[in-house]
Amino acid sequence: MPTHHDRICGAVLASALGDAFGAPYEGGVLEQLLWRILGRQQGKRRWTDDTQMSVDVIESLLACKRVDQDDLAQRFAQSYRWSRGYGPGAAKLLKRIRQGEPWQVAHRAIYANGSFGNGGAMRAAPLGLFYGAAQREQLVQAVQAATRITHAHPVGLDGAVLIAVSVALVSQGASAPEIFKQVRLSLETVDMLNRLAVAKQLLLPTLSPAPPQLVARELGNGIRAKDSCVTALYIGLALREAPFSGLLSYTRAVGGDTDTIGAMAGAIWGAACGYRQLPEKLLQELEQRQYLERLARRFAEAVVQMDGQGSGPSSEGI
Ligand code: AR6
Ligand code: MG
Repeated sequence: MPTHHDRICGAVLASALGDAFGAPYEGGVLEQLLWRILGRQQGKRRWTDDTQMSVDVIESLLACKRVDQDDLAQRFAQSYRWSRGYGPGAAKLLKRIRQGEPWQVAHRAIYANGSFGNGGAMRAAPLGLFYGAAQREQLVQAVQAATRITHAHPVGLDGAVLIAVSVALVSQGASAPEIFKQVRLSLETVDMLNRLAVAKQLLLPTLSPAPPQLVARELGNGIRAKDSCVTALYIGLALREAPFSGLLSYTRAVGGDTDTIGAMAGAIWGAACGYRQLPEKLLQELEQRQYLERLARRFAEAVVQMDGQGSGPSSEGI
């Protein structure tokens, strides 16, 4: 059984690998051509906005010991680089924050009802690891606060809650039926609940992966949260006993938003299997591997220490 420390490092690194190895297959011909040019950094596989924003979340949690929305908003805005492939709405929003607009204004400036893209969910795994599943309501509140900065739409929020709660439960060794139950209790939108019910039907009878084309059709593979978060949960759970390379090839076969589905499914797989099960050959190809590993270890130490002291995240604010 992997230790809690190993599971946390596994979730962070497997998410980055899912992102970097999924990115070349995302989108249409033009996007794939562009990524052929941008997708290498000193010979390594470049990761995208999914990993950059997850790094921002981890750095912020380490600095503030809780979700601090202003700190997060500044980090997201300062880290923004167009070449990491941010969603179109997210790119505009982050530039506005960088120019000094308060996030409370910017997050409804592009879409009045907020974004329902999967950009909140793709960075939610560290929140699940940090807050854990024990106090589900506190976790859900923290995830909603961290997500609202860029994805204020109820479905955007639900996508992030779904990923964070799943990762928290998987890192504690929960069973698939228990995960479906707890996730269902955490969601607020019909869109996401309906998708979850379909995934449960597909997974629980056999606990083995259905044909990827069927999963794409039934659960979706697009950039909207409702078309990708449940898909990632399904892939992470269905393939958590398979080698990591199997998860990558299955995600490619599901297609669509392969980097973000790969990042979210990767986080679930990593939280289940741990860092030690990740293939060294793939890690060697990852951009800024040393930096990510150091960050993951620091993060894991902080979480394990917090749990050991029974202190939990700071009770001031979120
Ligand atoms: N109304 C209409 N369309 C919307 C709305 C809305 N309220 N919200 C989102 N969209 P965005 P992300 C559509 O830009 O979620 C990258 O590849 C709209 O077409 O907030 O941060 C990432 O890696 C918008 O452009 O981006 C992710 O995989 C799109 O949904 C992916 O993009 C995405 O929302 C999404 O990132
Ligand atoms: Mg991306």
